[in-house]
Amino acid sequence: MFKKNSIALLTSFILIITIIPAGNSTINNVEYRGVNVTIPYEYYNYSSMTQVLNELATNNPDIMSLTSIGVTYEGRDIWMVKLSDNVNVEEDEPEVLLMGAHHGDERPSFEVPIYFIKHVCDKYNMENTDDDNDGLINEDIIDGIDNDDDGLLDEDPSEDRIREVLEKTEIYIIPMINPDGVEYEWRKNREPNYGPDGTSDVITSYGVDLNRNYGYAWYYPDFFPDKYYYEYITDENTWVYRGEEAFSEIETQAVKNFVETHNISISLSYHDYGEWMIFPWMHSSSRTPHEKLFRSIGYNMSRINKYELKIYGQYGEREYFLPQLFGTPGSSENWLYGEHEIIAFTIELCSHRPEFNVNRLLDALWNHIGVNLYVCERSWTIEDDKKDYYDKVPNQWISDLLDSLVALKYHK
Ligand SMILES: [Ca+2]
Ligand SMILES: [Ca+2]
Ligand SMILES: [Ca+2]
Ligand SMILES: [Ca+2]
Ligand SMILES: [Zn+2]
Repeated sequence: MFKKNSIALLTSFILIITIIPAGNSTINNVEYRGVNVTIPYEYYNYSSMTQVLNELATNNPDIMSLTSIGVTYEGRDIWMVKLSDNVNVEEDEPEVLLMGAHHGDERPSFEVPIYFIKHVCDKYNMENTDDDNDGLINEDIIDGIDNDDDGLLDEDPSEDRIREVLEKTEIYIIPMINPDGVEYEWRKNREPNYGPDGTSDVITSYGVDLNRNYGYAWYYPDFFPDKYYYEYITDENTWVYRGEEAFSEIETQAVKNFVETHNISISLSYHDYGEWMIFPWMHSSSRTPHEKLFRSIGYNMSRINKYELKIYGQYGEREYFLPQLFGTPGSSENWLYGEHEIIAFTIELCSHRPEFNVNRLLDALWNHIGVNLYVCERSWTIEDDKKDYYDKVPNQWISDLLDSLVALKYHK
């Protein structure tokens, strides 16, 4: 098992190994939490992910299904994994949605969901196991706390916990929303643009930032251009180009169609990097009526992954009487919450894009098994929580007024 000092040693060892230029054939194996890891670490790509998801679905037909919810411009499937007992039945259970790789150059964001799927499939059919050989079984689950006070953290995850979560929850996972971007190793998708208004005869650039393409408060930048870097998000050549219309892209349409035909209660969207988490609103300093619930769930996730919960949003305080306008309209969590009242977070994993410090990555993979299981467990009572935690927002009428002004002008 991992000892604290060996982590430090291993970290420096891995740093040295991973900066050896590509082409060097030095391959080493390290063991991490019972899994053999090859150094330099190899991230999944679209085809290796497709292969492993197919294998897992074939080998675990009772608890895992694999479907395509859309085909991208370059012809790749947007895979949707469902994990639950009686997986082929739509049971009346709380539903959770986990997403990765809105941005193609953020590799840990698909690695985390894939690793979680593998862990769940591994553990589901396993007897309760003393993973760390200390004579105790499941004494230290992945919850960010050293439950048995032995100096090792979360070293003996519970197989029963996996079974209980699958029994009571329908878990939906889109590990790679933007496979074209992943293959091209860049942020946006790969659909051609034909000039800013789409009328040029020739291709002028490629791709839309999918996390600016969701249709909530989408026209705020048109109404308040200075507040939202209007010139950048409407310039097809930038990394944050929002697209011609809300939901103009195949990938965001696929998520939209899926969400609209399900009853999702909590959602996590993984990105990379920064080691922090945010929640709505994303276009305004105004609070949502569920601020307390967001904070409660956010702090509990923070205990597990040790990431900072940005309670004041991305840029500043929430406590203004006049809502301050700034941020990123068109992000997934804003739409998920704004349109469907889904308790939705963005989690920025790791410390580099993409992460090259293997230990940092492996810790993120492990800790977010705990985070994902926690939100599943939390989903069991979420509908009651939403009522109990609902707070009227005193200046809501100002936000409503802004919403209707924007809607009036853009007929949306
Ligand atoms: Ca165990
Ligand atoms: Ca044990
Ligand atoms: Ca322990
Ligand atoms: Ca623990
Ligand atoms: Zn991102």
